[in-house]
Amino acid sequence: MRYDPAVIEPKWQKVWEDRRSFRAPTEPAELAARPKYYILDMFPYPSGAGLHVGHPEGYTGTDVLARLKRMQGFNVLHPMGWDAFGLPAERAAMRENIHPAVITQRNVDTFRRQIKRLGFSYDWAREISTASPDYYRWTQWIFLRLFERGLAYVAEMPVNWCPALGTVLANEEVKDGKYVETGDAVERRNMQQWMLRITAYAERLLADLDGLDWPDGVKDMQRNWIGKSVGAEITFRVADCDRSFPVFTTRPDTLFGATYCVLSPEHPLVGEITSPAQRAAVTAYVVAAAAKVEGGTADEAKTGVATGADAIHPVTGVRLPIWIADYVLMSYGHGAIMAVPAHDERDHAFAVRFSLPIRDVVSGGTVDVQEAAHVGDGRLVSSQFLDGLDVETAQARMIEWLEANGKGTARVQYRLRDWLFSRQRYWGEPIPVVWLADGTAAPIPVDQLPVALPAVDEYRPTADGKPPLARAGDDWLVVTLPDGRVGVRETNTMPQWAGSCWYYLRFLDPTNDDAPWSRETEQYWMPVDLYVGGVEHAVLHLLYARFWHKVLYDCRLVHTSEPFQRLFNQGMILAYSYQDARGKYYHPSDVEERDGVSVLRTTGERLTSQIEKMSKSRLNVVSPDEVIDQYGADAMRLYELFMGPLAQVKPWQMSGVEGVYRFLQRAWRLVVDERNGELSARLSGAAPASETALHRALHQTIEKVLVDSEALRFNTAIAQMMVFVNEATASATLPRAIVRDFLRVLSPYAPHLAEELWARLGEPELIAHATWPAHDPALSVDDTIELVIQVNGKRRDAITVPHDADAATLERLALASDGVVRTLEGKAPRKVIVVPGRLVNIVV
Ligand code: ANZ
Repeated sequence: MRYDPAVIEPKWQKVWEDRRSFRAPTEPAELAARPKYYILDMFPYPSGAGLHVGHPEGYTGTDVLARLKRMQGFNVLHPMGWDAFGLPAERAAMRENIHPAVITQRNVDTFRRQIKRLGFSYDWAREISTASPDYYRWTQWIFLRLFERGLAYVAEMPVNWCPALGTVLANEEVKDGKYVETGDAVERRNMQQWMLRITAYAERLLADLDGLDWPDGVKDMQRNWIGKSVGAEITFRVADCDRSFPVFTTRPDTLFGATYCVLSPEHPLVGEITSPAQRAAVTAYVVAAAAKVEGGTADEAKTGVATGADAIHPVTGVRLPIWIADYVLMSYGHGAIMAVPAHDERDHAFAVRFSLPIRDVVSGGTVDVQEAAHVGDGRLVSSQFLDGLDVETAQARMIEWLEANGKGTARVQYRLRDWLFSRQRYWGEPIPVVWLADGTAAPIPVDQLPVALPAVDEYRPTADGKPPLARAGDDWLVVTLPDGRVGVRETNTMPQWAGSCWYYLRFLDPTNDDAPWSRETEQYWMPVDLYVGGVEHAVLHLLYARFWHKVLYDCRLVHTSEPFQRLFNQGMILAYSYQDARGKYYHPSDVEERDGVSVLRTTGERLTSQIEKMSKSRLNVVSPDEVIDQYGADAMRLYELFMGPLAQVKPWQMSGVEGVYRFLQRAWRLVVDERNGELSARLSGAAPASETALHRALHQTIEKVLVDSEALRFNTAIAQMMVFVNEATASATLPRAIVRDFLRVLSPYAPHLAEELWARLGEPELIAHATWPAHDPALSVDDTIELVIQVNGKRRDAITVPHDADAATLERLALASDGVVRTLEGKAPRKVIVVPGRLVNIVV
C-alpha cells in the first residue's frame, strides 16, 4: 500500500468534478455571504506543441492560493480559457489544409487535458475561447463602443508591410527591417488602417500606475513605453518665405545654443523649402530614407543633408541652416527639432560630422563641449535674459518669454503612438463595420453581431493585396443596413491582442447572451485581486487591456478604473540541453553521467551541458505528461514551487522532482501503514498535549505556510512542511488532530494526497471544502535563531530557524533558501558544513 499517485489522483479529480467543488458561486445570496477573491492566470495561446513544464508554474502558484482562499472562507473566482486566435493556427491551416478552427480545437483539447491532469481547481464551467462566436461577438461589441466614441478611426498610415506574408505587422513584430518570426523582409508602405486612439489615455495610463501593486520593473517598462516628456513647442520661421514650423524640445532653456534645425525626411515642408542647388541631394536622401525602417539603429552613424534654406532664431533673429536627417522621426513631436549640439549627444555627433557650430550655453560641465555634449545641470551663459539661472528656472523663464511673444508654448509630449489595429489575416475577429458608397464607415447594428468569420477557400491575401476575407462571396461581403443603405464589409480582422483585452470580464458571466457581463457580477468580482503571468506581457497586453478597461470605465460598464490590482511575474523555467562538439543536440535520455561528466550513452563521447530555454530544436523540452506519469501531479506541483522563488528564472531537474516525491511518501506514511494498508499504529486519538515539540511545530507550520503562501513564497512554505513531516516521522505517537491539521495545510499544495489521507482518517467531507486551521500565536512563536548561510564562505542569506533544529534540518533549510538557490543556479553542492545554532556553509 505504497503511495500511488496514478491511482489516487484521477479518483479525486473525478470526485471534485462530480461535486463541482470549485464552482464560483453565482446566486446573489451566496455572493453576499462571503468576501470575494478573483485570482487569474494569463490564459494561454494553445499552440500545437502542447504544454511544457514551464507553463504550469504560475498556474500552480495561483492554484495554491485559490485553494487557500477558499479554505479561508472567500468566494474564489479562478477561471481558465484560451487565447485562441492568432497567426500560428492560420499558418498550420495553410500547411495541413485544415480549417484553423479545427486546428485550434485540437490544440485546446490537448491543453485542457494536460492542465486537468494537474488537479487545478479551476471553475471549468466558465471556460471561454476568444475564437468562439459567442465570445468574439462581444469583442466586436466593445470595438463598436470605441468606434462610437471616436477612439477607433481609419488613417492612411505608414505601416510595416511584409511582402512574403502579404500582411502588415506591428512595430513589435519587426526588428532590423525583418519579421522577427521568419526573417522575411519588411518594408514601409502607406495603407489605410484601423487605429485605436490609445494616446487619448496616455496620461491616465501613466498616472494610475502609481496605485497598482505591480512589480516596479513592469511599471517602469510601461512608463517608458508611454514616454512622457515635459517641455515646450517653439515656432521657427523659414527665412525668405512665409512658412514656419514648430519643434518640440525638452530643453527650452538651451534655445540660445541652437545652431541649426533638422526636419525629418518625411516632413511636409521639405519639398517646398529646399533650394534648387540642394534639390537633387535632398530627393536622393528622402527616397533612401523612405525605404528604411524608421529611426534606423541607435548606433548607426548620423546621416543627413542640408536643404539650403535657413530658419530664423525666434529670439536673436540669427539665421540657422535647416538640415534633414533620419535621426529626427516624423512620428514624434512635430518631426522637427532645434539642434543644440553643446548639450545633446545626437546633435553633437551630427554637428561634428558636418562641421556645424557648437555653442555652449550651460556652464558647469567638466567636458569641453567641442569634444562632447554636456547634458547635465549648470548655470545658463551667453543666453541674454537667462544668464545665471539654473536649468529648471531658465526653462520656466523661457516658456514665459515664448508665450508672451507668441513664439511658443509649454507642451507635454508622449512617446506612445496610437495602436495599429487592423490585420490582413483570416484567423481573427472581423471588424464589425461596413463601407458605404460615399466612403464612410458605418457600424454593424448590434443585433447583427457577431459578424461571423466566413468560410473561404484560401487563407492568403488576394492577388491584388486584399485581405483573405475579401475571398468570401458577395453573400457575406455585401450588406444592407436596416435603413436600406448598402455597404461592403470591412475585410480586415483584429490583432491577436484584442481578445485578451477583456477576457477577465467575460469570466464573470461567460454564458450571458444579453450583455458581455452583468452589472452585478462586475460589481461583485472586479477588480482582479491577483494576476499572474510572464514578464513578456509587461507592456503590450497589460497596456492594451488597461486602455480598454478605462474606455469601459468611461462608458460606465465597469466600476474600477484599473482591471488588475496586484500583478506577479513568474520566472521562466529553463532546462538542461546537451550538445556534442559539432553542436548537435541530444535528448537527455541519450545522456549518461560518468565521473561527473555528461557523455553520450552509446559512444561515450563527451557532451557539454547548458541551461537554456526549452525548445524543440534543443531537444530539452520536458512535458508535464512524462513527469506526472513518473511521479504524479502532486509531486510535479510541489516541484514547480519548490525549485526556487516563483519570480526567479531556474532550470528544471528531474532529481528535484524525485526529492519532493520522497517527501510526499513520508507524508503518506504518517497515516498509512504500508505493510497492510491500515492506518498507522502510531496515530492516537488522544488530544495533543499542547506543550509538545510536535504541537509547536504544527502551529509554526500553519502560520508560516499561511504567511509565505500569501506572499507567493511557496518554496519556503514547502520547506517548512518538510520540517514538520520530519518531526512527525521522528515522533513516537501522532495525535490524529495534529495530522488532520497538517493535512489541511498541505492540501492546497498536494491536494490529491491530502484528500486521500483525509478520507482514510474517516473524515466525511472533502478536504477541498475544509477550513484553514487556526494557529495559536503563543505556540507558533518559538525560540528561534537567525541562521547565517554561506556559499563558499560568502554570506548569501540568513533565515530564521528553531533554536534546537538538528544538523540535517538546518542543511535542508539552508539548501532551500532563496539566496542559496540563486547562487547555486542548479549546481550540486560538494559539501555542506553545519555549525548548529550559528551557520551553514555550502561548498561548491
Ligand atoms: C533641443 C534640445 C537640447 C533637446 C538639449 C535635448 C537636449 P524626449 O526626452 O525623448 O522627449 N526631439 C524632438 N522631436 C524629435 C523627433 N521627432 N525626432 C528626434 N528627436 C526629437 O526628447 C525630446 C528631445 O528630443 C527634444 O529636446 C529634441 O531635442 C529631440 F540640450 O531639443 B531637444
